[in-house]
Parts: sequence; structure tokens; C-alpha cells
Amino acid sequence: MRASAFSPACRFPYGRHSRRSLTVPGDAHRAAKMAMKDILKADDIKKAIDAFKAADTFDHKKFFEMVGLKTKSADDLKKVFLALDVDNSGFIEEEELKFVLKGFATGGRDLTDKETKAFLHAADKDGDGKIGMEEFAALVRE
Ligand SMILES: [Ca+2]
Ligand SMILES: [Ca+2]
Repeated sequence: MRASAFSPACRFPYGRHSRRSLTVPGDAHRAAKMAMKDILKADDIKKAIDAFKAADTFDHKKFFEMVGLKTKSADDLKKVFLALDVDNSGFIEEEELKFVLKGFATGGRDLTDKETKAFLHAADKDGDGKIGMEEFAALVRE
């Protein structure tokens, strides 16, 4: 009796609410993306993107150094990680890694399959096929 009295009143607002809340990760992501520009210098990003323009030349160590990520605080690294974790899964998966340069600059190229696999292999210490926050931070500081 109680439940049936509740459900008609609850259903409608809940339906709307859950639909609206689906847009929240996207908004959070957009905020994180803005953080990328706040954390790193646009000039450094451009130089780093340009340095690895040619296919199969990507070197994550040099890249992290060039964009100035190596010397950033753990908090800043976390923000960058969140910006790169496009689907907010808590991990950077292989397909997100492929587009990692676009996370830094919209004009960034896609990594080749070879580069993506090498990058993933270097970062994925526990071998689960994706990069966690700690793995990312460790890789940047390597
Ligand atoms: Ca993800
Ligand atoms: Ca992993």
C-alpha cells in the first residue's frame, strides 16, 4: 500500500533526474579538460605535439617531459589523468590511449597501433590491459 502510494509520485521526477545525471560525467570531463590548459603551458603542449608529428616517433618519456608534466604535483597529475579518462571508467584503456594526444591538443594526431601498444605496455605494470591512476603517475615520473 505504502509503496504503491509512493511510486507514481516518485517515478516521474526520478526518470527525469537520472536522465539529467547522465550528462554529469561529460560535464566533469569538460572541466577536467579545461584543467589541462590550466596545468600545462599551451606553448609546451604545441612543441611536444609537433615533435612527434610523424607516425611511430612517439616517445612518452620525452613527451611528458616536454609538456612539463614530469615536475607537476600528484594533484595535477590526477587532473590530467581524469581528462584522459574520457569515459570516466577510472582507467585509461587502449582506445583512449590511442587518442591521448587529442587530450592535450585538439590537433594532436592519433597514435599508431604500435605506439599505443608500446605506451600501454610501458605503463601497465599489473598487466590488466589498462592504465590506472597510480600507473599513470609512476610512468610520468619514471
Ligand atoms: Ca577510461
Ligand atoms: Ca594496469
